[in-house]
Amino acid sequence: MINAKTYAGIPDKYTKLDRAEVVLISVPYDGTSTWQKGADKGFDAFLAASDNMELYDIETNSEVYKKGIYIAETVDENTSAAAMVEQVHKTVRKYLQQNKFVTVFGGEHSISIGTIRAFKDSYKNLTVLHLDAHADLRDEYNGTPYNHACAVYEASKTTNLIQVGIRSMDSTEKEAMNKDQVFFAEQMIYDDSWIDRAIDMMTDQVFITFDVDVFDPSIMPSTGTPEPGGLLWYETIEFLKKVFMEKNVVGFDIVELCPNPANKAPDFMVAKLYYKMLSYKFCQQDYDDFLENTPSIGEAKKIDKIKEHNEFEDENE
Ligand SMILES: [Mn+2]
Repeated sequence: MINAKTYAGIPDKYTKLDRAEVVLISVPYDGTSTWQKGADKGFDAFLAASDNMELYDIETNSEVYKKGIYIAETVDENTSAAAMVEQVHKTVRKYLQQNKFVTVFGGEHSISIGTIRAFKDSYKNLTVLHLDAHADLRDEYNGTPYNHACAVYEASKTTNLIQVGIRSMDSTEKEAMNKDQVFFAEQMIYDDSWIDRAIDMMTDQVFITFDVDVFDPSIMPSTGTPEPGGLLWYETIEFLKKVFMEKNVVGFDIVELCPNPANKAPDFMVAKLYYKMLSYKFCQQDYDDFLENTPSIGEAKKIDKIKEHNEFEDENE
């Protein structure tokens, strides 16, 4: 199935595969979710919300859509979770081989198993940065290793897995968990040094798997299994920005948006999150200086460093 829509209503010439640097693959799979259904509706809600978004990003002073965003054929395999994972694996690999920046939109979190496999094929020393309320480290659940509750079990064996925002898990998951590389929400709230500690643990090549339930349900109620005590907008994008600036983010996925037609704000937030991540990815390489008074990212980093330095000195007084 070829998707006829465009992301954010961008002009036609930016939507063609041959010139687009970014590929967006939709996997509207919702076969293994265990509570609220509806993650299969996430992509359409995300696209509809993106249509109303302004395309200039103030922070990076960039219009990243000009890199081109191609919406690939939808992965609609749903005969089984295993078949879906294999189809995702193949589709992601196809676009990685064309040197595209590949992004994938769920669907529920089981889709990430195939995506991470494809990135692991291409990048030997891969870090998977997993933002989620849930540990997702079960080796199998309801009789399959391809359940959403198992989303990063394979990654825990094959990649450098770093987990952020976790606040719900089963005791059996402790075995597969590398606690040194997990940042629990309960700890993050009291100490923001987690941002730099997490980045220090990453290899240079980072794939981000972003479950929207890592956000607090106050701003992200539209997800299958909302958990109290999650991240807010600015701390999340501040962290992501640092990751994009300091590491080579090779791709990402966003999963578990389960839209509620009566509240479109969460859909819009996810559309904006996607655009922010692309803006961070590409602003390093090329952005114009339309607003000459806006400090560049490089300068902003310097200012941050100076601020940090001053804070440090204050502590010593
Ligand atoms: Mn989750």
